[in-house]
Amino acid sequence: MDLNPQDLLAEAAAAADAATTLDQIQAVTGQFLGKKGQLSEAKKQLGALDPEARKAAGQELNETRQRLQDLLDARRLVLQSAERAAQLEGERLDLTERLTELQRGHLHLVTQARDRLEDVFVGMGYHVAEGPEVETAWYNFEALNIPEWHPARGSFDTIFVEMGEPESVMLRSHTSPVQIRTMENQEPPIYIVAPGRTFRTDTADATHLPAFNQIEGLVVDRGVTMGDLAGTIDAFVKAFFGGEVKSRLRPSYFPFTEPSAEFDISRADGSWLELGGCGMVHPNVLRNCGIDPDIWQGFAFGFGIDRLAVMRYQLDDIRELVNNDVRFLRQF
Ligand code: FA5
Repeated sequence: MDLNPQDLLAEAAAAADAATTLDQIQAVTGQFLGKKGQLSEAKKQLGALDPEARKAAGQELNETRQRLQDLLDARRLVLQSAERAAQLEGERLDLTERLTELQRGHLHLVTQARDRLEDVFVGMGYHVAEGPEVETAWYNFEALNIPEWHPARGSFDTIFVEMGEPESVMLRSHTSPVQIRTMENQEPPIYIVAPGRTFRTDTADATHLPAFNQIEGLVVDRGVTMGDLAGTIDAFVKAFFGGEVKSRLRPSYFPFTEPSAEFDISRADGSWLELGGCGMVHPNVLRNCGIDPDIWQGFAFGFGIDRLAVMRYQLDDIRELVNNDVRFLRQF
């Protein structure tokens, strides 16, 4: 038998090492273990040998075949894992990669307007006060000089909460209850603003929301006049909007102020937008809070923050503020 197993194995090892792809190692395998390989040729010659020699030669052939197989398999495994690693590397996705800059969110424009309002009033020496969103009839109405029989109760379109006596607990319909809570707990002089959510049965339209925001202002001090109120509103409007926007007071009626006024601000087209109500704190209201109206006078005002945002950002419709359309909100 003209086969030298050592030479064959050395030759196969060299060929396997030279193979760098799975296709190449496949070809090398065919060359050494296939039908036309030296091993198969040697096997054909076995028949010519006598039985003893055939047995020994057959055994040697089998061992050689096994060692060849192991050697080629080992090389295939190496190449397979290298190809797999290359494929993974090629398909790797960088999940930390971002094509656009991360967008930072910002405060909602009503919150921006509220913060700005607080800043303006804090700059004028006011403190910020708070009160609950669910109120009793005493704070929302009675202490504000609106007894049960008073027709003004109807005009507030109140949302009642089913709790205790009917119509005794409600979502506050304005921020004026915070006036009462402040005067009950604090000696004059008082200079506060109270921003917060308010609720009415109003149907949403271009200028109304059922849940909206007001900011209340209250000053109680000696010798306070309607002129101080007008000056304060004017100063605030200028600070908030800049010089171009004007304010005006129109006589009006609120049970908790006397005299009362509504105040408007001028639009770019020359028309006026009603922003809120104001007036001198009614003596009954001061008395309800244990404050002597012969010594102390006060003025109060309350206006809609959402309407202010509509004006400041020149929106067409107040409902835009609550539609939560990110494309809209992102602009501000
Ligand atoms: C009041 O609520 C009084 N408490 C204001 C006040 C305070 C008067 C202190 C005197 C002294 P009025 O109901 O007019 O008043 O509401 C005040 C403002 O809240 C309105 O001018 C408007 O800007 C805003 N507002 C009222 N209802 C709505 C609504 N449904 N949606 C959005 N804004 C509203």
